[in-house]
Amino acid sequence: MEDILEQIQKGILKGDTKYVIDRTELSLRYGISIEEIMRDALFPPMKLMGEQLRTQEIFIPEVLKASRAMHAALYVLRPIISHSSTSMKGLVVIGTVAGDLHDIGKNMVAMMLTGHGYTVVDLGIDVTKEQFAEAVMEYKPNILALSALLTTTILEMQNVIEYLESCGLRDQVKITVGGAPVTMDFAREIGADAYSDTVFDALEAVDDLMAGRMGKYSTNTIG
Ligand code: B12
Repeated sequence: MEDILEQIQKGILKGDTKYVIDRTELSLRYGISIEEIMRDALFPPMKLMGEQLRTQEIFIPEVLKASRAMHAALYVLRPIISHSSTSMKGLVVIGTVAGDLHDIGKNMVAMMLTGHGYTVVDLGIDVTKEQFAEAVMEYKPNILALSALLTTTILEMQNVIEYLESCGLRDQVKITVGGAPVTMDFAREIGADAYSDTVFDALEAVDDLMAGRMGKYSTNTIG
């Protein structure tokens, strides 16, 4: 019999939302962990679609359809992740930077943080530096998390950090960045406090920032 996680992958690739919901619910009933579902069912089709998009085997409408199916799977997981939350560990403001409409990874990070005790204010996609600054003033978060998926928009992360500096807000918040084209070197260069490249590491990175620890995701490691 075909592996249920493979079935979810195929459902996402076809953009079959109903099927993806059904299979995701079933995998939870089978006792498959959320981590496994994300890693082995949700990430692979997105990776494959990235390659196919590059080689023009598929086009934007198909990717959009698949993204909707992927989000449907996330909605199935969301209540379960949220129920595992026990205490309020801190406040995180998260958003995808201006010019960038990709939000699947950001949404996963937001869900993971919510599920592990953080209050998350999600500003959505295409968020300007001014909107980030307003959110820092309004919510006074412990952590600001920036996401970007395009090599062009990662530069906007730097603009956000510089703008916060110019508003005198930079010292009031720790900043973590992520998204496929972001690297540790880049995070360091733009003055972010932490970088991590998966949803699971993002949680550890935020925990470290909250505790003032210089963990492996900190940009400020000595040596
Ligand atoms: C889905 C998708 C789309 C969808 C987005 C739908 C949505 N709601 O998000 C749509 C169709 C809208 C789209 C549009 C475009 N896309 Co697109 N897209 C993708 C695709 C296939 C998957 C992205 C994804 O969701 N991955 C799955 C998630 C889980 O991974 P992730 O986002 O990287 O997130 C993980 C980590 O990075 C990290 N993370 C993410 N954010 C954060 C934040 C923090 C704080 C932390 C700590 C961690 C973290 O944790 C996540 C989970 O592990 C990628 C290919 C790829 N392999 O990445 C191309 C890709 C990103 N897109 C690309 C392009 C070019 C475009 C378009 C310009 C296409 C066009 N010609 O119009 C437009 C741009 C629109 C815009 N202005 O943003 C290129 C980017 C190339 C580049 N180097 O810049 C890619 C790489 C495809 C390719 N191979 O060419 N896209």
